Amino acid sequence: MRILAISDIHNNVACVRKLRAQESNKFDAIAVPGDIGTHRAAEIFAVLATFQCPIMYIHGNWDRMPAAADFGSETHLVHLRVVTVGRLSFTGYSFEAGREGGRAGGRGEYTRRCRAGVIMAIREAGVEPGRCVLMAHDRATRLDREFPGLLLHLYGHVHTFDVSQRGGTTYANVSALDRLLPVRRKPRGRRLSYVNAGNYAVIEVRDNGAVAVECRLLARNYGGWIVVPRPPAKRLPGGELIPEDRIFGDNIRFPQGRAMRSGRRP
Ligand SMILES: [Mn+2]
Repeated sequence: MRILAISDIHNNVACVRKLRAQESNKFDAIAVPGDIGTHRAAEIFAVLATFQCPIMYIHGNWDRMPAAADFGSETHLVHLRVVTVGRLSFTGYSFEAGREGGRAGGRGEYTRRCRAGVIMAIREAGVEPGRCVLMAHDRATRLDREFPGLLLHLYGHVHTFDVSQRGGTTYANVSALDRLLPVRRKPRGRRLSYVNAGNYAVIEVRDNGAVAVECRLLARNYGGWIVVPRPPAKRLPGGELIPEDRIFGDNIRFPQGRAMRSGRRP
């Protein structure tokens, strides 16, 4: 089975349209472990629906959509429930709504309850952990204790692609699709423009349980532009998408600091 895994979209519909334009309909499932973005979720899921395969998602810290929100019959919130597609079953838990700035000590308790709920859902669905994909917005730790033999854990939140193995489980941070690269015109343009230059993952699961995770980048090989180094933790001025990216829409002037959210709210 082939899974398209995307995380951390942050209301950026243009980056989803760009992904749509560079991939064909060759996926069996789409997995989105959070940060779709409350305001543009319906548009984003409508673009993803054109891949014509089931979409499984959970909420991240950017998502305040009601749990009952209807994004089409093939789009499934898998918070504390199991949805099976072919040989694989998808489950997981959403980021705790309103957690940021919330109660001290509340997070551990929320996660513990969610994990118990997921264990129950897996048991009730009667699916093997070796065929399960567990989605959470931030990385779940020590899954080998509660979910021995789990096939795959998909997460995002920390905007860095990463794949690792622990206790027979593959852990994949598939973020972030929303990544704006500041560029300027060669040879000495001064005004900043932006390229949607995020990443996503294509995951192949073989019948024998072998998992291969491939990181793919949104196209950024445009001539005539120079990438501007991003000083760490500094906000960039607003700007437009470069003309090559404007065909994907959303060519607004990004508000001050839009491109550099400092890491405070990944
Ligand atoms: Mn995020």
